[in-house]
Amino acid sequence: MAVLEGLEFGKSDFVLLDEVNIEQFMENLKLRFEKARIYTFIGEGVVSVNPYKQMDIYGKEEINAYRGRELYENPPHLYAVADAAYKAMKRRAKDTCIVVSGESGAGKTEASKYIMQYIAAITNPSQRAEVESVKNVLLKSNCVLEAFGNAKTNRNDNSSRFGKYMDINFNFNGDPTGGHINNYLLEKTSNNDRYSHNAVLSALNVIGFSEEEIHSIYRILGTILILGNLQFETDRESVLVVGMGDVSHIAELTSTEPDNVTKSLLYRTVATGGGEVIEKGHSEKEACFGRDAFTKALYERLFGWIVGRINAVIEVKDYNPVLHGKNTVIGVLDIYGFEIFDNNSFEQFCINYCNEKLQQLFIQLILCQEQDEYRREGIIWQHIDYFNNQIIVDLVEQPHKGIISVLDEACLSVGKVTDTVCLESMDVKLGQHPHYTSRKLTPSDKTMEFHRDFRIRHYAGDVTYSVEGFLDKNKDPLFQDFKRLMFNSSNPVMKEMWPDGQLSITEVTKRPLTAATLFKNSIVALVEKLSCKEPYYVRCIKPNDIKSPALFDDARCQHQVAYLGLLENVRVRRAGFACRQAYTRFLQRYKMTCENTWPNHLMGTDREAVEAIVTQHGFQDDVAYGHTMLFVRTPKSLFTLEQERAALVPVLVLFLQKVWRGAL
Ligand code: AD9
Ligand code: MG
Repeated sequence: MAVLEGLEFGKSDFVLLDEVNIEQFMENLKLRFEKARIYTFIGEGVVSVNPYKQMDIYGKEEINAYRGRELYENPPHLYAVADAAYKAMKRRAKDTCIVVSGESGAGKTEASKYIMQYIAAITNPSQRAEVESVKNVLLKSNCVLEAFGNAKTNRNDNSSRFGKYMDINFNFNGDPTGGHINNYLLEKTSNNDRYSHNAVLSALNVIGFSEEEIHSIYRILGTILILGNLQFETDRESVLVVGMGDVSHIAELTSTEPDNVTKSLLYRTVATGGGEVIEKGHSEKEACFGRDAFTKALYERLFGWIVGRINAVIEVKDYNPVLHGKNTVIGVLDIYGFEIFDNNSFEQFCINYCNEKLQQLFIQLILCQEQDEYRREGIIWQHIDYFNNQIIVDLVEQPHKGIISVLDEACLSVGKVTDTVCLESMDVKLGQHPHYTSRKLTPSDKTMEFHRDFRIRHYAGDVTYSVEGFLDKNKDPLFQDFKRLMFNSSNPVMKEMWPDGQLSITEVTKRPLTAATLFKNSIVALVEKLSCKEPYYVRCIKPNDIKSPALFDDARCQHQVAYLGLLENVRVRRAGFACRQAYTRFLQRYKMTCENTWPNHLMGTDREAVEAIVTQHGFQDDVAYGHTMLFVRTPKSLFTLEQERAALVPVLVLFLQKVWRGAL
């Protein structure tokens, strides 16, 4: 496999396009997809198009071909990126991360799995048992998270709505010692049908879940199913549960009292102004609302608890930096890419905000770090025009003024604030912002249909959001009664998931954080984690909506290329230098390709020797000389050098063998 591709497969790196425009980009992407070349580099990152068929490119042979090699030595592959991230971590003791993004079904999770499998395959060559067991748990945890995070509900068959970030810790040998998972769950999911029951069960066992815990998990899933079908009816002013059999079933599964289940479904406890505690009956609508919130919360707590249990198992234990050396990390982020639907709601708002933050990080890390490095190395930096999206990040998250803060204010205010009232206050506060508009502010804009729409001009394009449902989705809608119900469960596993259920109604005065604020906090923490790491990117594209291995839907793909910001990525990469190597490393590797440097150069400095090699190969116009390293603009130049080296190596080996045998 380690043969390089011919030109009939298109350009293996988008950086090599003759011109960076959407037409050339799409032409290359399509050509490669049609030739079953699903990966294409953008510098050190890779674009992947879901092949929707099994590819024979993930075997042992490929793993060996990519292991320890430089990016430009092999055709584009996830393994090349995984190896680059691993090498940087091992050689330079740098924490790295791999950001995998794309829309639903684009292949993010598959890509993350191949990356993890690659890392598992190239580490622990001596097969030490304790490392093997860590690897096993890390791989199995993926299966469990997928099973519980990617699913359908019987009400809503949306696919999984979560992002997952996994840190893998390594010891000084470069072997995995543990990890940590963070999840970013956005919507309720349950009633899984994607994974076989047995596979999940065996994964849960391997990770170390006890029988009791596994039983509890299935009991909660059962409860969620029943709640999904539970109905209410109104009989002469009073609200009743239809079919009391369901109530006793729920009580049995959750180890609670049937009376208490009925009570929490139909009443809520409220504290009056005078400190009196009363029970207030729900209307039918409120009861449905409460039931849905309970279902969602059951699922979220279960998922959070599972993640917590896995983390406890994979946490690095007994780590001593003096004894064990530096502990380094590779983070793998599997997260939704930018989303734009016909109808965009609170979830799209959160996902797109998250992508603005990741884009901001990309700008900071790639551009700022590049610029800093060029400055340090004394290279002249040609300024490139790029759009800094900090202004949009601020629009969403700025304290007191941003959209999230306006939403929170509306949720916390006393009295009935509707979505439309909230929109009005956004209009007042943000009407002047260049990236915000609403139908009311621009009545002539017929593309926004209703007075409940607002639009954000995102870095990747305009998205119109319908504000309907924003407030409900932003509030913590769960009545304390449900929390108390679950805290009083005689099942210790379930009780553990609901510690806040022990608070009495008079103690619950402080408002819980809103969904948007919780999400914002988790994304800020994520960005913080990523920002101290060297990033590598995998951008996934879904070629069509019918899961066909043969169809490249031009319009759908172009849309994704735009929303993933890929042209911008290529521009940034091209404006800079694609490759760089310290003079000593460069010399070590390529000195054999130049007669003035082989076997040793007699020039004053390594830099002069490198200059001799570059000039002999005629790519002096493609490089810049820094204080300590050589910068190469296009990978093509190194690629030529690499080919020459590969041809020389066998000759050289023969020569050296003869020398050793004394034949020369
Ligand atoms: V979701 O957001 O979590 O709804 P993902 O994660 O982006 O989505 P996933 O990785 O699950 O998508 O891929 C969807 C399906 O595409 C998989 O179940 C495979 O059937 C198919 N797929 C994706 N990548 C590959 C691949 N490299 N080789 C073969 C693939 N099939
Ligand atoms: Mg996925």
